[in-house]
Amino acid sequence: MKEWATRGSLKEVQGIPLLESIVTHWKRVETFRAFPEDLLIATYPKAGTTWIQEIVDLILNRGDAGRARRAPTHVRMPFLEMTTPNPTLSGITHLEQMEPPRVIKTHLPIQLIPNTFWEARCKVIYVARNPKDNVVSYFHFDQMNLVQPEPGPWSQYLDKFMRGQLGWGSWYDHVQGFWREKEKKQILYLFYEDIKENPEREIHRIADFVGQQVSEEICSNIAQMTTFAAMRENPMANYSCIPDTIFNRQASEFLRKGEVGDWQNHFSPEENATFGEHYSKMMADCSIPFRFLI
Ligand code: PPS
Repeated sequence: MKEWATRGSLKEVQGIPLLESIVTHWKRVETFRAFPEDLLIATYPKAGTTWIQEIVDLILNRGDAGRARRAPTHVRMPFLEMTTPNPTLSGITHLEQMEPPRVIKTHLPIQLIPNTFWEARCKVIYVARNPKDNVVSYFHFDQMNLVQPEPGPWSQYLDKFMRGQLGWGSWYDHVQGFWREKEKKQILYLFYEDIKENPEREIHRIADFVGQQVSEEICSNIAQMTTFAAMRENPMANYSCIPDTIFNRQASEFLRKGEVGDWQNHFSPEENATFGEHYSKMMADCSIPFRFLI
């Protein structure tokens, strides 16, 4: 019989709820050393991290599909704060074995990003996704990822999201924190919906930001290799390496739908109205051009 993972619980670091395993090993995150050549990919969970990681890795490898298939996503571009009982999945363990330049994933809100990244003046790519699709994706993920706390029913889950009680805290604070700092720090702020709408345009923006020249042909190849359908079939980009004792694929796939507007299949009209009011209040002081449909 398979032994399934035990669902984690949340503890806090500076008021931000994080998986207990991350909080237990927080000192490792705090004392992590970044190098100026390192590139940080920062997102709220389920905003399109894996997609942008694949695009970045292909850009840095000039569209060489073979190179990008050298290892699974979390080995090529480790997840900074992730600590699990299985050390092969722990981000810092991988990062410490890598030479810079490293591409590093994080979901930490800006105030918890270790200072070393700012001291080293690392470039940061931030990806934001409209909150309705973001929370729908997170809900399905929390059903399938057996390390995450039990999601419970959808309506309660949505309520927790709005109150900032899910892992990595408030979506509002997260997207606004990076938005406010983007001019002062080297932050390229991207939107999931823009990449979906025009991947080539966004690939060129990312390539410029990381200082790489990509021809039209390479750009178009990268766009092809990073469609939802292509990544879903790519064992090095679809997390199929994670055992189903951790990712229960009967509950959901990691690459589940990859669409803009799937929230319409989940939000009731009442939930949509309440959410809309709350969103207007929470975003009143910081208007970020989110699109809920394209
Ligand atoms: S994680 O666990 O936080 O790192 O997850 P993350 O990668 O940020 O988000 C997963 C969602 O992104 C979708 N995705 C894509 N959408 C479109 N095109 C491509 N290539 C792509 N790759 C990943 C993925 O399907 C998840 O969204 P949903 O809406 O659940 O499908």
